[in-house]
Amino acid sequence: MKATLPKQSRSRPESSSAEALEIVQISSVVEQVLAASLIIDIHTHLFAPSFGKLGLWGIDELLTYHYLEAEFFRSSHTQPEQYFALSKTQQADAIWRALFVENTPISESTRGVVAVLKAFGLPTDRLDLTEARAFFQTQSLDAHIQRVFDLAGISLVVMTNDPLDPEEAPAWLNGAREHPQFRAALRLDKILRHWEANWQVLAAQGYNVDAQASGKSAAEVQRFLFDWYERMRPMYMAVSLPDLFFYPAETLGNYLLAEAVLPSCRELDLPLSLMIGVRPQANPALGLAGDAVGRADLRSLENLCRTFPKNRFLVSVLSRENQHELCVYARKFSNLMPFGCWWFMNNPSIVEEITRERIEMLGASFIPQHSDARVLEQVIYKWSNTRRTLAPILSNAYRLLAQDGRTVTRNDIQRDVTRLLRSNAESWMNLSGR
Ligand code: RAT
Ligand code: ZN
Repeated sequence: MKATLPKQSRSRPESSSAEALEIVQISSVVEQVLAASLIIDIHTHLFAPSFGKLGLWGIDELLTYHYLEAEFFRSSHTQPEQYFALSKTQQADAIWRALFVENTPISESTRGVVAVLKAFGLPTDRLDLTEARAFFQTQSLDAHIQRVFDLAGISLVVMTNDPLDPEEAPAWLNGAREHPQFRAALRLDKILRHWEANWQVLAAQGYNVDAQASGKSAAEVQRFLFDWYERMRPMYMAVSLPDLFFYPAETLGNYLLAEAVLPSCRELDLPLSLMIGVRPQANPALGLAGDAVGRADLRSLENLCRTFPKNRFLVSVLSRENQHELCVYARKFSNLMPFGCWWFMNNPSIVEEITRERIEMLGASFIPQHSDARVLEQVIYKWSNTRRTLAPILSNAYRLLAQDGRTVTRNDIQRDVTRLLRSNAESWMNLSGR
């Protein structure tokens, strides 16, 4: 695939879009349509430029991505405490040396860095990072963002915005704003998972809450969410949940979920994103890279979707073993939208398996991928990889359909790809109305 992707619908079909395609034409039409479609990236950890240093970009950030840190400790004798005491530049140098010079970068995350360097015409096989650093240092951020979005073929990313983050909250209060290409998502982990460590922050801001979330607490959490809705104009509310999450169970988090979060989502007409299956801090020495995965009991989803039919749930699950059940529940509940192949699932072999399964069980009624990018330029390789993986899967689906007796046209392919990469997200997030 070409590194530079054309604007949406720029490519001109050689034949009429309504004409039946020959079976041999299908895969090239699928590739063209995928390359020409601008994607909505519904979950990232990127920030609009007005958030300043919170927005990560450049070679040192790319190399110190926690996916690469986890791999670094497998190929270096450096201990985590030694590594985390280094400066960012020294960390990036150490990772480059261990994973790109002393070893071949064949893993998904290391190949990603190679693909980003290549996209900017930078050498990919140097012994050090001098040229790459010089390139990124001379970029001006606004123009660079535009170039990255063009290279990735995306039109909009959704950020992850934590109103209780001590660095992020002041940025919002001092006038940082969403941006036409960087929309907000209101993240609730500190409220739903770590209330004991955070209720006092709400109390100090004048919300009448207590440690047990009793009395007016649920109503006051709603007032807090409405206030942050006004500031952030989020596309959805979101929480990442451990593998042991279960609903219903007598927990404070479930109480706030049912009595504060879900009513707020209904009132504001926002979906709730649930990312389920993290085993937090299996190895705390690795920091962000220390979380693992566990199979969750997805009867929670059944219970939530049935009990709250007026809520919409965007759901991604971290365990490979949970993927099939997620599809089954999506067939039972139309207020459930599976999305993405998240973190340990975001490898071509697993993305392929999950995506085939979703197409077979759900047609085009799901959101196949999100980037989860933490560093701006990652969207280039993550979306190029997604297009590359999707192309043969979709082509195969259309070939089977043609063999079974239905004509397949470019219009059919365009309609499905638009739905998968854009319009399912647009309609779930009410994007046209915001
Ligand atoms: O994939 C990741 O980068 C994880 O560290 C998590 O941040 C996860 O994506 C999340 O949003 O909780
Ligand atoms: Zn994430």
